[in-house]
Amino acid sequence: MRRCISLLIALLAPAALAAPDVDRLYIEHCAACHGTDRLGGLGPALLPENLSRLRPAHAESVIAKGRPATQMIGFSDKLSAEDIAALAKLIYQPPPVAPVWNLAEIEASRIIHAAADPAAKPVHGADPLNLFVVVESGDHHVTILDGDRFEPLHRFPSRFALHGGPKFTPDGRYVYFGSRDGWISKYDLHTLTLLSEIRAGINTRNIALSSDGRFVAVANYLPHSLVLLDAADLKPLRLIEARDIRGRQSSRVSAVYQAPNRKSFIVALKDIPEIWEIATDEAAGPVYTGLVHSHEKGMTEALAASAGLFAHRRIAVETLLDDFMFDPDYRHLLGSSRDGAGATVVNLNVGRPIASVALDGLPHLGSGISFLREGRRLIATPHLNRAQISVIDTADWSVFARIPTGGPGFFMRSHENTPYAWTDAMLGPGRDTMTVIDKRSLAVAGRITPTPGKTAAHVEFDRHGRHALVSVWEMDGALVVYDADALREVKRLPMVKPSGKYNVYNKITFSEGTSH
Ligand code: DHE
Repeated sequence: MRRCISLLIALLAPAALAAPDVDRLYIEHCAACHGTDRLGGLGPALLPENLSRLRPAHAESVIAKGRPATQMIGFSDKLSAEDIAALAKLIYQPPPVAPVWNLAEIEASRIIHAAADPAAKPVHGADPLNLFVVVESGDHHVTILDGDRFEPLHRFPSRFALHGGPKFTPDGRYVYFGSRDGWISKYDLHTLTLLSEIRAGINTRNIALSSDGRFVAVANYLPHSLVLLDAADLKPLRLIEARDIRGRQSSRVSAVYQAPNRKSFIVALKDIPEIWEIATDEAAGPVYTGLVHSHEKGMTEALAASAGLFAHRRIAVETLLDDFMFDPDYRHLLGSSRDGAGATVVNLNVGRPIASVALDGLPHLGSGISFLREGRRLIATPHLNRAQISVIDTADWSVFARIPTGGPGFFMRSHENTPYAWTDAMLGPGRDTMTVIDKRSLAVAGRITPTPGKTAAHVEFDRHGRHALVSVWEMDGALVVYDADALREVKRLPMVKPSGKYNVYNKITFSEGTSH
Protein backbone atom coordinates (compact mmCIF):
# COMPACT_ATOMS: atom_id res chain seq x y z
CA MET A 1 0.00 0.00 0.00
CA ARG A 2 2.82 2.37 1.02
CA ARG A 3 4.59 1.60 -2.31
CA CYS A 4 1.39 2.50 -4.20
CA ILE A 5 1.18 5.92 -2.47
CA SER A 6 4.86 6.64 -3.17
CA LEU A 7 4.34 5.73 -6.81
CA LEU A 8 1.31 8.01 -7.01
CA ILE A 9 3.26 10.92 -5.50
CA ALA A 10 6.14 10.29 -7.89
CA LEU A 11 3.77 10.35 -10.85
CA LEU A 12 1.99 13.51 -9.75
CA ALA A 13 5.00 15.41 -8.49
CA PRO A 14 6.53 16.71 -11.72
CA ALA A 15 3.34 18.46 -12.78
CA ALA A 16 1.86 19.42 -9.43
CA LEU A 17 4.88 20.20 -7.24
CA ALA A 18 7.81 21.13 -9.50
CA ALA A 19 9.09 24.68 -8.90
CA PRO A 20 8.75 26.99 -11.92
CA ASP A 21 11.92 27.35 -13.98
CA VAL A 22 12.28 30.95 -12.98
CA ASP A 23 15.41 31.71 -14.99
CA ARG A 24 13.64 30.57 -18.16
CA LEU A 25 10.54 32.58 -17.25
CA TYR A 26 12.67 35.65 -16.71
CA ILE A 27 14.44 35.30 -20.06
CA GLU A 28 11.14 34.66 -21.89
CA HIS A 29 9.04 37.40 -20.36
CA CYS A 30 11.23 40.02 -18.67
CA ALA A 31 14.70 40.15 -20.20
CA ALA A 32 13.73 42.05 -23.36
CA CYS A 33 12.87 45.16 -21.33
CA HIS A 34 14.78 44.69 -18.06
CA GLY A 35 18.01 43.18 -19.50
CA THR A 36 19.29 39.60 -19.32
CA ASP A 37 21.45 40.69 -16.36
CA ARG A 38 18.52 42.54 -14.68
CA LEU A 39 20.44 45.82 -14.99
CA GLY A 40 17.54 47.45 -16.83
CA GLY A 41 16.94 48.55 -20.41
CA LEU A 42 13.68 49.97 -21.64
CA GLY A 43 12.37 49.06 -18.17
CA PRO A 44 14.05 49.72 -14.83
CA ALA A 45 16.75 47.57 -13.21
CA LEU A 46 15.39 44.62 -11.22
CA LEU A 47 18.01 44.25 -8.49
CA PRO A 48 17.43 44.27 -4.72
CA GLU A 49 19.02 47.73 -4.34
CA ASN A 50 16.79 49.23 -7.02
CA LEU A 51 13.67 47.63 -5.54
CA SER A 52 14.15 48.72 -1.93
CA ARG A 53 11.16 51.07 -2.27
CA LEU A 54 8.82 48.41 -3.70
CA ARG A 55 7.14 45.90 -1.37
CA PRO A 56 7.39 42.28 -2.64
CA ALA A 57 3.57 41.92 -2.60
CA HIS A 58 3.32 44.99 -4.79
CA ALA A 59 5.98 43.56 -7.12
CA GLU A 60 3.72 40.51 -7.64
CA SER A 61 0.79 42.78 -8.37
CA VAL A 62 2.83 44.80 -10.90
CA ILE A 63 3.91 41.59 -12.68
CA ALA A 64 0.31 40.37 -12.74
CA LYS A 65 -1.51 43.60 -13.58
CA GLY A 66 1.16 45.89 -15.04
CA ARG A 67 1.95 49.45 -14.01
CA PRO A 68 -0.44 52.23 -15.08
CA ALA A 69 0.96 54.98 -17.31
CA THR A 70 4.08 52.96 -18.18
CA GLN A 71 4.95 50.32 -20.80
CA MET A 72 4.85 47.57 -18.15
CA ILE A 73 2.00 45.26 -19.17
CA GLY A 74 0.33 42.67 -16.92
CA PHE A 75 1.24 38.98 -17.27
CA SER A 76 -1.66 37.33 -15.42
CA ASP A 77 -3.03 35.93 -18.70
CA LYS A 78 0.33 34.31 -19.56
CA LEU A 79 1.75 33.26 -16.20
CA SER A 80 0.34 31.26 -13.31
CA ALA A 81 0.24 32.70 -9.79
CA GLU A 82 3.20 30.42 -8.91
CA ASP A 83 5.22 31.71 -11.87
CA ILE A 84 4.49 35.29 -10.84
CA ALA A 85 5.44 34.61 -7.23
CA ALA A 86 8.68 32.94 -8.36
CA LEU A 87 9.60 35.90 -10.58
CA ALA A 88 8.82 38.36 -7.79
CA LYS A 89 11.09 36.35 -5.50
CA LEU A 90 13.88 36.21 -8.09
CA ILE A 91 14.18 39.96 -8.50
CA TYR A 92 14.85 40.47 -4.79
CA GLN A 93 17.80 38.05 -4.93
CA PRO A 94 21.27 39.39 -5.72
CA PRO A 95 22.43 38.22 -9.16
CA PRO A 96 24.85 35.28 -9.18
CA VAL A 97 27.66 37.57 -10.38
CA ALA A 98 27.90 41.04 -8.83
CA PRO A 99 27.30 43.66 -11.56
CA VAL A 100 30.32 45.66 -12.69
CA TRP A 101 29.86 49.32 -13.60
CA ASN A 102 33.23 50.91 -14.13
CA LEU A 103 34.38 53.69 -16.45
CA ALA A 104 34.28 51.38 -19.50
CA GLU A 105 30.65 50.35 -18.93
CA ILE A 106 29.71 53.95 -18.14
CA GLU A 107 31.35 55.29 -21.29
CA ALA A 108 29.73 52.56 -23.42
CA SER A 109 26.28 53.69 -22.24
CA ARG A 110 26.73 57.32 -23.36
CA ILE A 111 24.21 58.55 -25.93
CA ILE A 112 24.50 61.83 -27.82
CA HIS A 113 20.97 62.74 -28.91
CA ALA A 114 21.73 66.18 -30.35
CA ALA A 115 24.67 68.56 -30.58
CA ALA A 116 24.46 71.63 -28.35
CA ASP A 117 24.34 74.93 -30.25
CA PRO A 118 25.75 77.58 -27.89
CA ALA A 119 24.49 80.38 -30.17
CA ALA A 120 20.87 79.16 -30.17
CA LYS A 121 18.34 81.60 -28.76
CA PRO A 122 15.36 80.42 -26.67
CA VAL A 123 12.66 78.95 -28.92
CA HIS A 124 9.98 80.00 -26.42
CA GLY A 125 8.92 83.53 -25.60
CA ALA A 126 9.08 82.99 -21.83
CA ASP A 127 11.57 84.50 -19.36
CA PRO A 128 14.36 81.84 -19.49
CA LEU A 129 15.20 82.47 -15.85
CA ASN A 130 11.62 82.12 -14.65
CA LEU A 131 11.01 78.68 -16.12
CA PHE A 132 9.96 75.82 -13.88
CA VAL A 133 11.12 72.28 -14.46
CA VAL A 134 8.37 70.01 -13.10
CA VAL A 135 8.98 66.29 -12.57
CA GLU A 136 5.84 64.20 -13.09
CA SER A 137 6.74 60.98 -11.31
CA GLY A 138 3.46 59.18 -12.09
CA ASP A 139 4.26 58.57 -15.75
CA HIS A 140 7.94 59.58 -15.74
CA HIS A 141 7.70 62.83 -17.66
CA VAL A 142 9.06 66.36 -17.25
CA THR A 143 7.09 69.52 -17.98
CA ILE A 144 8.79 72.84 -18.69
CA LEU A 145 6.52 75.61 -17.46
CA ASP A 146 6.46 79.34 -18.21
CA GLY A 147 6.80 80.86 -14.74
CA ASP A 148 4.94 84.10 -15.57
CA ARG A 149 1.88 82.74 -17.35
CA PHE A 150 1.96 79.25 -15.83
CA GLU A 151 1.53 77.66 -19.26
CA PRO A 152 3.35 74.41 -20.14
CA LEU A 153 5.93 74.97 -22.91
CA HIS A 154 6.98 71.38 -23.46
CA ARG A 155 6.44 67.92 -21.95
CA PHE A 156 8.82 65.02 -22.59
CA PRO A 157 9.44 61.50 -21.24
CA SER A 158 12.19 61.20 -18.63
CA ARG A 159 14.18 58.18 -17.52
CA PHE A 160 12.37 55.93 -15.02
CA ALA A 161 12.15 57.35 -11.46
CA LEU A 162 14.05 60.64 -11.40
CA HIS A 163 15.13 61.51 -7.88
CA GLY A 164 16.59 64.60 -6.23
CA GLY A 165 16.57 68.07 -7.65
CA PRO A 166 17.66 68.58 -11.26
CA LYS A 167 20.78 70.75 -11.42
CA PHE A 168 21.20 73.87 -13.59
CA THR A 169 24.26 75.42 -15.22
CA PRO A 170 25.16 78.82 -13.70
CA ASP A 171 23.55 80.66 -16.67
CA GLY A 172 20.36 78.61 -16.26
CA ARG A 173 20.44 77.27 -19.81
CA TYR A 174 21.12 73.56 -19.31
CA VAL A 175 19.58 71.23 -16.78
CA TYR A 176 20.76 67.78 -15.65
CA PHE A 177 18.52 65.04 -14.27
CA GLY A 178 19.50 61.92 -12.32
CA SER A 179 17.38 58.77 -12.17
CA ARG A 180 17.43 56.14 -9.45
CA ASP A 181 18.69 53.67 -12.08
CA GLY A 182 21.76 55.80 -12.68
CA TRP A 183 20.81 57.59 -15.90
CA ILE A 184 22.02 61.18 -16.16
CA SER A 185 20.31 63.33 -18.80
CA LYS A 186 21.36 66.75 -20.08
CA TYR A 187 18.60 68.98 -21.47
CA ASP A 188 18.75 72.35 -23.24
CA LEU A 189 16.14 74.82 -21.91
CA HIS A 190 16.72 77.20 -24.85
CA THR A 191 15.97 74.69 -27.61
CA LEU A 192 13.80 72.37 -25.45
CA THR A 193 15.93 69.42 -26.60
CA LEU A 194 17.42 66.40 -24.88
CA LEU A 195 21.16 66.55 -25.66
CA SER A 196 22.91 63.59 -24.08
CA GLU A 197 22.58 60.78 -21.58
CA ILE A 198 24.84 58.37 -19.75
CA ARG A 199 24.34 55.66 -17.17
CA ALA A 200 26.78 56.54 -14.39
CA GLY A 201 25.63 53.95 -11.86
CA ILE A 202 23.25 51.07 -11.36
CA ASN A 203 21.51 52.49 -8.33
CA THR A 204 22.03 56.22 -7.95
CA ARG A 205 21.05 58.74 -5.26
CA ASN A 206 21.49 62.20 -6.75
CA ILE A 207 23.73 64.47 -8.77
CA ALA A 208 25.48 67.81 -8.29
CA LEU A 209 26.96 70.31 -10.73
CA SER A 210 30.20 72.15 -9.91
CA SER A 211 29.85 75.88 -9.29
CA ASP A 212 31.53 76.68 -12.62
CA GLY A 213 29.23 74.29 -14.50
CA ARG A 214 32.13 72.11 -15.71
CA PHE A 215 31.57 68.85 -13.84
CA VAL A 216 28.67 66.66 -12.86
CA ALA A 217 29.13 64.44 -9.80
CA VAL A 218 26.99 61.33 -9.36
CA ALA A 219 26.43 59.61 -5.99
CA ASN A 220 25.87 55.85 -6.26
CA TYR A 221 24.63 53.16 -3.91
CA LEU A 222 25.52 50.51 -6.50
CA PRO A 223 28.35 50.24 -7.15
CA HIS A 224 29.83 52.07 -4.15
CA SER A 225 31.17 54.99 -6.15
CA LEU A 226 31.23 58.69 -6.89
CA VAL A 227 31.46 59.36 -10.63
CA LEU A 228 32.67 62.63 -12.13
CA LEU A 229 31.47 63.57 -15.62
CA ASP A 230 32.36 66.33 -18.04
CA ALA A 231 29.25 68.52 -17.96
CA ALA A 232 29.69 69.48 -21.63
CA ASP A 233 29.09 66.04 -23.14
CA LEU A 234 28.72 63.79 -20.06
CA LYS A 235 31.99 62.03 -20.82
CA PRO A 236 33.09 60.11 -17.71
CA LEU A 237 36.27 61.56 -16.22
CA ARG A 238 36.83 59.71 -12.99
CA LEU A 239 35.32 57.03 -10.80
CA ILE A 240 36.19 57.30 -7.13
CA GLU A 241 35.53 54.08 -5.24
CA ALA A 242 33.91 54.84 -1.89
CA ARG A 243 36.25 53.23 0.62
CA ASP A 244 37.36 54.19 4.10
CA ILE A 245 40.70 55.83 4.66
CA ARG A 246 42.46 52.48 4.85
CA GLY A 247 40.73 51.13 1.79
CA ARG A 248 39.17 48.28 3.74
CA GLN A 249 35.47 48.98 3.99
CA SER A 250 33.41 50.25 1.12
CA SER A 251 30.36 52.46 1.45
CA ARG A 252 27.24 53.49 -0.37
CA VAL A 253 27.41 57.16 -1.35
CA SER A 254 24.28 58.82 0.07
CA ALA A 255 24.41 62.13 -1.74
CA VAL A 256 26.66 64.74 -3.29
CA TYR A 257 26.25 68.52 -3.04
CA GLN A 258 27.82 71.52 -4.69
CA ALA A 259 29.54 73.96 -2.29
CA PRO A 260 29.74 77.03 -4.56
CA ASN A 261 32.06 79.32 -2.66
CA ARG A 262 34.36 76.44 -1.68
CA LYS A 263 34.67 75.32 -5.34
CA SER A 264 34.06 71.78 -4.27
CA PHE A 265 31.64 68.89 -3.97
CA ILE A 266 30.67 67.68 -0.50
CA VAL A 267 29.93 63.97 -0.33
CA ALA A 268 27.79 62.10 2.21
CA LEU A 269 28.59 58.45 2.91
CA LYS A 270 26.08 55.93 4.19
CA ASP A 271 28.33 53.29 5.75
CA ILE A 272 31.56 54.94 6.88
CA PRO A 273 31.85 57.87 9.32
CA GLU A 274 33.52 60.25 6.91
CA ILE A 275 32.50 63.31 4.91
CA TRP A 276 34.40 63.97 1.70
CA GLU A 277 35.23 67.19 -0.05
CA ILE A 278 36.33 66.97 -3.70
CA ALA A 279 37.93 70.08 -5.21
CA THR A 280 36.58 71.25 -8.56
CA ASP A 281 39.36 73.77 -8.98
CA GLU A 282 42.79 73.21 -10.59
CA ALA A 283 44.27 75.72 -8.14
CA ALA A 284 43.03 73.91 -5.04
CA GLY A 285 45.75 73.84 -2.39
CA PRO A 286 47.07 70.65 -0.83
CA VAL A 287 44.77 68.82 1.56
CA TYR A 288 45.66 65.89 3.70
CA THR A 289 43.40 63.03 2.85
CA GLY A 290 43.04 62.61 6.60
CA LEU A 291 44.56 61.76 9.93
CA VAL A 292 43.99 58.30 11.24
CA HIS A 293 44.79 56.43 14.41
CA SER A 294 46.76 53.36 13.50
CA HIS A 295 46.04 50.48 15.89
CA GLU A 296 48.89 48.48 14.41
CA LYS A 297 51.49 51.13 15.13
CA GLY A 298 49.75 52.62 18.19
CA MET A 299 50.19 56.10 16.82
CA THR A 300 48.42 58.70 14.76
CA GLU A 301 49.78 59.06 11.29
CA ALA A 302 49.18 61.60 8.58
CA LEU A 303 48.24 60.30 5.18
CA ALA A 304 49.41 61.69 1.89
CA ALA A 305 48.34 65.08 0.65
CA SER A 306 46.61 65.70 -2.64
CA ALA A 307 46.12 68.99 -4.47
CA GLY A 308 44.54 70.47 -7.58
CA LEU A 309 41.50 69.31 -9.50
CA PHE A 310 39.55 66.56 -7.69
CA ALA A 311 41.81 66.79 -4.63
CA HIS A 312 40.11 64.55 -2.12
CA ARG A 313 39.80 65.55 1.51
CA ARG A 314 38.27 63.34 4.20
CA ILE A 315 36.66 64.64 7.37
CA ALA A 316 36.24 62.03 10.09
CA VAL A 317 33.02 62.19 12.10
CA GLU A 318 31.98 60.24 15.16
CA THR A 319 28.67 58.91 13.84
CA LEU A 320 27.44 58.16 10.36
CA LEU A 321 25.95 61.30 8.82
CA ASP A 322 24.11 60.99 5.54
CA ASP A 323 21.51 63.76 5.37
CA PHE A 324 23.00 67.25 5.05
CA MET A 325 22.21 70.89 4.83
CA PHE A 326 24.61 73.83 4.78
CA ASP A 327 24.68 77.37 6.10
CA PRO A 328 24.61 79.96 3.29
CA ASP A 329 28.38 80.47 3.16
CA TYR A 330 29.04 76.71 3.24
CA ARG A 331 31.29 77.04 6.27
CA HIS A 332 29.13 74.67 8.28
CA LEU A 333 27.36 71.48 7.47
CA LEU A 334 24.48 70.25 9.59
CA GLY A 335 24.21 66.48 9.24
CA SER A 336 22.02 63.75 10.63
CA SER A 337 21.70 60.06 10.14
CA ARG A 338 18.43 58.45 9.08
CA ASP A 339 18.58 56.04 12.00
CA GLY A 340 19.92 58.41 14.64
CA ALA A 341 18.56 61.09 16.88
CA GLY A 342 20.02 64.55 16.74
CA ALA A 343 22.28 66.34 14.34
CA THR A 344 25.96 67.21 14.20
CA VAL A 345 27.49 70.49 13.07
CA VAL A 346 30.71 70.09 11.12
CA ASN A 347 32.91 73.09 10.46
CA LEU A 348 34.15 72.43 6.93
CA ASN A 349 37.03 74.90 7.28
CA VAL A 350 38.66 73.23 10.26
CA GLY A 351 37.39 69.83 9.15
CA ARG A 352 35.77 68.55 12.34
CA PRO A 353 32.49 68.40 14.25
CA ILE A 354 32.03 71.44 16.48
CA ALA A 355 28.56 71.06 18.00
CA SER A 356 25.61 68.77 18.28
CA VAL A 357 21.97 69.82 18.05
CA ALA A 358 19.16 68.20 20.05
CA LEU A 359 16.97 67.27 17.10
CA ASP A 360 15.14 64.00 17.55
CA GLY A 361 12.23 62.85 15.37
CA LEU A 362 14.32 62.27 12.23
CA PRO A 363 14.97 65.78 10.95
CA HIS A 364 14.96 65.88 7.14
CA LEU A 365 17.83 68.31 6.85
CA GLY A 366 18.15 67.83 3.10
CA SER A 367 14.91 69.79 2.78
CA GLY A 368 15.88 72.49 5.27
CA ILE A 369 15.91 76.20 4.48
CA SER A 370 17.65 79.17 6.04
CA PHE A 371 16.51 82.76 6.58
CA LEU A 372 17.38 85.91 8.48
CA ARG A 373 15.12 86.98 11.37
CA GLU A 374 15.96 90.06 13.42
CA GLY A 375 19.60 89.74 12.44
CA ARG A 376 19.81 86.06 13.34
CA ARG A 377 20.57 83.44 10.71
CA LEU A 378 18.10 80.65 11.33
CA ILE A 379 17.76 77.21 9.77
CA ALA A 380 14.40 75.42 9.66
CA THR A 381 13.85 71.74 8.98
CA PRO A 382 10.88 69.38 8.78
CA HIS A 383 10.89 65.98 10.54
CA LEU A 384 10.12 62.63 8.93
CA ASN A 385 8.35 61.28 12.00
CA ARG A 386 7.26 64.31 13.98
CA ALA A 387 4.56 66.90 13.25
CA GLN A 388 6.96 69.76 13.72
CA ILE A 389 9.32 72.25 12.13
CA SER A 390 12.47 72.82 14.17
CA VAL A 391 14.17 76.19 13.93
CA ILE A 392 17.87 76.33 14.78
CA ASP A 393 19.93 79.42 15.59
CA THR A 394 23.24 79.16 13.74
CA ALA A 395 24.90 81.55 16.24
CA ASP A 396 25.08 78.84 18.91
CA TRP A 397 23.36 75.87 17.20
CA SER A 398 20.57 75.82 19.77
CA VAL A 399 16.99 74.87 18.91
CA PHE A 400 15.35 78.29 18.78
CA ALA A 401 11.73 77.21 18.18
CA ARG A 402 9.57 74.19 17.56
CA ILE A 403 6.53 74.89 15.39
CA PRO A 404 3.72 72.31 15.29
CA THR A 405 2.51 71.27 11.83
CA GLY A 406 -0.31 69.08 10.56
CA GLY A 407 1.88 65.95 10.50
CA PRO A 408 5.35 64.58 9.76
CA GLY A 409 6.58 66.17 6.57
CA PHE A 410 9.15 65.85 3.81
CA PHE A 411 9.75 69.21 2.17
CA MET A 412 9.96 72.89 3.09
CA ARG A 413 10.33 76.01 0.94
CA SER A 414 10.42 79.78 1.15
CA HIS A 415 11.82 82.72 -0.81
CA GLU A 416 13.63 85.97 0.07
CA ASN A 417 10.60 88.00 -1.04
CA THR A 418 7.92 86.25 1.00
CA PRO A 419 7.35 86.32 4.75
CA TYR A 420 6.08 82.74 4.61
CA ALA A 421 7.61 79.28 4.59
CA TRP A 422 5.51 76.35 3.39
CA THR A 423 5.72 72.76 4.50
CA ASP A 424 3.76 69.53 3.95
CA ALA A 425 2.46 66.76 6.18
CA MET A 426 2.76 64.10 3.50
CA LEU A 427 3.86 61.34 5.89
CA GLY A 428 0.84 61.61 8.22
CA PRO A 429 -2.95 61.44 8.16
CA GLY A 430 -3.19 65.18 7.45
CA ARG A 431 -1.28 64.69 4.20
CA ASP A 432 -3.70 66.78 2.15
CA THR A 433 -2.89 70.00 4.01
CA MET A 434 0.09 72.35 3.80
CA THR A 435 1.12 74.46 6.78
CA VAL A 436 2.18 78.05 6.10
CA ILE A 437 4.54 79.50 8.70
CA ASP A 438 5.20 83.20 9.22
CA LYS A 439 8.99 83.60 9.32
CA ARG A 440 8.61 86.81 11.40
CA SER A 441 6.55 85.42 14.26
CA LEU A 442 7.49 81.75 13.77
CA ALA A 443 3.78 81.01 14.17
CA VAL A 444 1.40 79.17 11.85
CA ALA A 445 -0.12 81.72 9.45
CA GLY A 446 -2.48 79.40 7.63
CA ARG A 447 -3.31 75.92 6.43
CA ILE A 448 -4.03 75.14 2.80
CA THR A 449 -5.75 72.04 1.43
CA PRO A 450 -5.45 72.04 -2.39
CA THR A 451 -7.70 68.95 -2.82
CA PRO A 452 -9.30 67.36 0.25
CA GLY A 453 -8.18 63.75 0.71
CA LYS A 454 -5.30 64.02 -1.80
CA THR A 455 -1.63 64.31 -0.82
CA ALA A 456 -0.22 67.83 -1.09
CA ALA A 457 3.55 68.38 -1.03
CA HIS A 458 6.60 70.20 -2.34
CA VAL A 459 6.41 73.94 -2.93
CA GLU A 460 8.47 76.15 -5.22
CA PHE A 461 8.20 79.91 -5.73
CA ASP A 462 8.48 81.84 -8.95
CA ARG A 463 11.64 83.92 -9.28
CA HIS A 464 9.97 86.98 -7.73
CA GLY A 465 8.49 85.11 -4.78
CA ARG A 466 4.98 86.18 -5.80
CA HIS A 467 3.51 82.74 -6.47
CA ALA A 468 3.88 79.40 -4.70
CA LEU A 469 3.34 76.20 -6.71
CA VAL A 470 2.14 73.11 -4.80
CA SER A 471 1.87 69.50 -6.04
CA VAL A 472 -1.27 67.45 -5.63
CA TRP A 473 0.87 64.31 -5.50
CA GLU A 474 -1.52 61.80 -7.10
CA MET A 475 -1.85 60.03 -10.46
CA ASP A 476 -4.81 62.33 -11.23
CA GLY A 477 -2.92 65.17 -9.59
CA ALA A 478 -2.31 68.81 -10.33
CA LEU A 479 0.08 71.68 -9.97
CA VAL A 480 -1.74 74.36 -8.01
CA VAL A 481 -0.54 77.96 -8.24
CA TYR A 482 -1.17 80.22 -5.21
CA ASP A 483 -0.81 83.94 -4.75
CA ALA A 484 2.02 83.79 -2.20
CA ASP A 485 0.77 86.83 -0.21
CA ALA A 486 -2.98 86.30 -0.25
CA LEU A 487 -2.54 82.51 0.05
CA ARG A 488 -5.29 82.17 -2.58
CA GLU A 489 -5.42 79.74 -5.53
CA VAL A 490 -4.96 81.42 -8.91
CA LYS A 491 -4.52 78.49 -11.31
CA ARG A 492 -4.59 74.68 -11.44
CA LEU A 493 -2.83 72.53 -14.08
CA PRO A 494 -3.64 68.80 -14.27
CA MET A 495 -0.48 66.67 -13.95
CA VAL A 496 0.42 63.02 -13.36
CA LYS A 497 1.75 62.71 -9.81
CA PRO A 498 3.90 65.85 -9.96
CA SER A 499 6.71 65.59 -7.40
CA GLY A 500 9.43 68.25 -7.36
CA LYS A 501 9.35 71.51 -9.29
CA TYR A 502 12.34 73.78 -9.66
CA ASN A 503 12.56 77.43 -10.64
CA VAL A 504 15.66 78.21 -12.71
CA TYR A 505 16.37 81.60 -11.08
CA ASN A 506 15.88 80.38 -7.52
CA LYS A 507 18.19 77.45 -8.16
CA ILE A 508 21.03 79.31 -9.88
CA THR A 509 20.96 82.14 -7.32
CA PHE A 510 20.90 79.69 -4.41
CA SER A 511 17.75 81.32 -3.05
CA GLU A 512 17.84 81.04 0.72
CA GLY A 513 14.36 79.55 0.71
CA THR A 514 15.32 76.40 -1.19
CA SER A 515 17.33 73.32 -0.40
CA HIS A 516 20.43 73.43 -2.56
FE1 DHE B 1 14.35 62.12 -1.75
C1 DHE B 1 15.82 65.08 -2.72
C2 DHE B 1 17.21 61.28 -0.13
C3 DHE B 1 12.82 59.35 -0.53
C4 DHE B 1 11.54 62.93 -3.49
N1 DHE B 1 16.16 63.02 -1.45
C5 DHE B 1 16.57 64.22 -1.97
C6 DHE B 1 17.94 64.45 -1.61
C7 DHE B 1 18.35 63.37 -0.89
C8 DHE B 1 17.22 62.48 -0.78
C9 DHE B 1 19.72 63.12 -0.31
C10 DHE B 1 18.75 65.69 -1.97
C11 DHE B 1 19.42 65.44 -3.25
C12 DHE B 1 19.29 66.48 -4.32
O1 DHE B 1 18.24 67.13 -4.44
O2 DHE B 1 20.23 66.62 -5.07
N2 DHE B 1 14.89 60.61 -0.50
C13 DHE B 1 16.10 60.48 0.08
C14 DHE B 1 16.11 59.33 0.95
O3 DHE B 1 17.09 58.90 1.60
C15 DHE B 1 14.73 58.79 1.00
C16 DHE B 1 14.12 59.09 2.38
C17 DHE B 1 14.68 57.27 0.82
C18 DHE B 1 15.08 56.78 -0.54
O4 DHE B 1 14.69 55.65 -0.84
O5 DHE B 1 15.75 57.43 -1.28
C19 DHE B 1 14.07 59.62 -0.09
N3 DHE B 1 12.50 61.29 -1.97
C20 DHE B 1 12.09 60.16 -1.39
C21 DHE B 1 10.72 59.85 -1.74
O6 DHE B 1 10.06 58.85 -1.37
C22 DHE B 1 10.22 60.97 -2.57
C23 DHE B 1 9.15 61.71 -1.76
C24 DHE B 1 9.58 60.51 -3.89
C25 DHE B 1 10.57 60.06 -4.92
O7 DHE B 1 10.49 60.60 -6.02
O8 DHE B 1 11.40 59.19 -4.66
C26 DHE B 1 11.49 61.81 -2.72
N4 DHE B 1 13.79 63.71 -2.87
C27 DHE B 1 12.59 63.84 -3.50
C28 DHE B 1 12.55 65.10 -4.21
C29 DHE B 1 13.78 65.73 -3.97
C30 DHE B 1 14.54 64.83 -3.13
C31 DHE B 1 11.37 65.64 -5.02
C32 DHE B 1 14.24 67.10 -4.45
C33 DHE B 1 13.77 68.11 -3.46
C34 DHE B 1 14.13 69.52 -3.81
O9 DHE B 1 13.24 70.35 -3.73
O10 DHE B 1 15.27 69.81 -4.14
